[in-house]
Amino acid sequence: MAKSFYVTTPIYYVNAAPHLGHAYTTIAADVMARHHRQRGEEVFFLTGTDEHGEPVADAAHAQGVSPQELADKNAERFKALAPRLGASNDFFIRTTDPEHMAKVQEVLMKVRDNGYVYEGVYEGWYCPRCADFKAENEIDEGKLCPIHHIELVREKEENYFFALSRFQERLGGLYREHPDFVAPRTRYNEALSFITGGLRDVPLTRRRLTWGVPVPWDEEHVFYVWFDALLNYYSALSYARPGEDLTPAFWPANCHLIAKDILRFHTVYWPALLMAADIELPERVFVHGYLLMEGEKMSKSLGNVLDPFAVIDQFGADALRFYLLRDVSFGQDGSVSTAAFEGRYESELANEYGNLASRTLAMVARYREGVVPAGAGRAPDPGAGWAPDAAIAADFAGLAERVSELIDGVELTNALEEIWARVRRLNRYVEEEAPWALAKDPSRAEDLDRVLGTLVEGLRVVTVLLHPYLPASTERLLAALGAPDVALAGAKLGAGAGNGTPPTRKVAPIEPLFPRAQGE
Ligand code: ME8
Repeated sequence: MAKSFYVTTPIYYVNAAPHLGHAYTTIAADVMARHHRQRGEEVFFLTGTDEHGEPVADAAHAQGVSPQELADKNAERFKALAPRLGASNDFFIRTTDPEHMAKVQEVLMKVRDNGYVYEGVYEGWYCPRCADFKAENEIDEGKLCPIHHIELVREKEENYFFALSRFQERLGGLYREHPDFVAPRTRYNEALSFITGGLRDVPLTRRRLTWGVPVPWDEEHVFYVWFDALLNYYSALSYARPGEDLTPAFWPANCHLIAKDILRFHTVYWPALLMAADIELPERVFVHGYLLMEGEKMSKSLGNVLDPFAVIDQFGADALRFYLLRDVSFGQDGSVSTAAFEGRYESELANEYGNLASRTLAMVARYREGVVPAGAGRAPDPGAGWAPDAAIAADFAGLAERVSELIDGVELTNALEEIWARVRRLNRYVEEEAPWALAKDPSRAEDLDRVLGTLVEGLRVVTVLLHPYLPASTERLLAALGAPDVALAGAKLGAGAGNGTPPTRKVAPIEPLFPRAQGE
């Protein structure tokens, strides 16, 4: 049976419209999903919306609509964003799905049966936007939320509690035994120090709220939104494919992608909850950084948002995907700006990659009537069949393996850099070999064959490797190259030639992959 790979994004709040920060995580998860599909693995990629709780109820109230109406409206916008980003998610979960709600009840009932739920009174400072109680050391001066800069509310409520404190030791053990459970390392340390600092029990239910999953053993309560939300990663598998339970095939998840704003929920509450319900733990939580605009975290609440739809309209989804993963080192915070975006688009996508593609195809058309030539090559064993130029072969050696290794470590920017170094290498190769000069000298026809053959192969290999990042443009280019297969096994020089036989395919010209924006 093929290996399986299950990757998730957070489920996004429907209290407002999607913004670039949401697009970012979805794009990153998509790159991983597509890469693993290229390896021939069975992949499940989940994203969706978080629809219950105070943030949504309050926003709906402010707009004079019901929470369900607001959720329906905004869930549609998130759902529509995914395909526009080129995201290949296998399912889109909404926490108002009845199947999800039933699963939440079932799992939390189990947690109660296992003895981890008790009744008590909770008193503390609460941020209705975070839907979270703040510890004393997390409160900004003036009793403000450190994230939303709004006044915290003193809440006192009879709740059912989740006995988080009883998992202190098991969580410590998990972190010791699985140093990869949280990455990057700084985030691992942050989560671990939260655990070793001492865990308090947390409210599992809310009494005053009605917009949530009803607590089956006490109809006056709904589950606290975070427990409902976290369980989406587990519940989705049970009903994503009608008539089939995908849980045995895909659980535990391989990677939950999140940003650091929701670290504690995913690295402390979530594993404890799964332990309490006797469910296997996910392999890893990867925490990426924030996209920053003018140094402030971009968010709906703060209002300083960049509209991904506008970027896509003008430049296409591939350009947005490339920019975000190229310009901001994945895992770290990074500033984004339209100027930086346009710079990368122009210098790298249009000039380096787009031109390499156009030039290569144009030269094959001009000098060889569109047929990829069977170059003699500089094979170690001349006469053994077609081989790429040895210099390029050396520079491409081990590339696909290296890219896979980096993506396994969720080093998405570094993996892209490895590939891009070869895009640049091929551009240098063109300059060094000057095919236009070779074309003028009939005695060098074999050399020209070798150079063009190597170029087409090199271009095909980088394009297969770029496929997860630039799905639409790479498909177009591979079709033009007459080699549409995106399997990773083919990301080797010469693989396009098929067992050493010459790559005598016909190639077709294409429109520029990354045209200059209109109006310039
Ligand atoms: O927290 N930079 O939903 P949310 C990078 N519903 N990523 C960003 C970002 C930014 N400026 N802004 C948002 C919630 N994100 C909960 C999650 S999961 C069980 C429940 C991304 O709509 C990033 O992935 O506030 C972050 O973790 C997520 O959106 C928060 O989305």
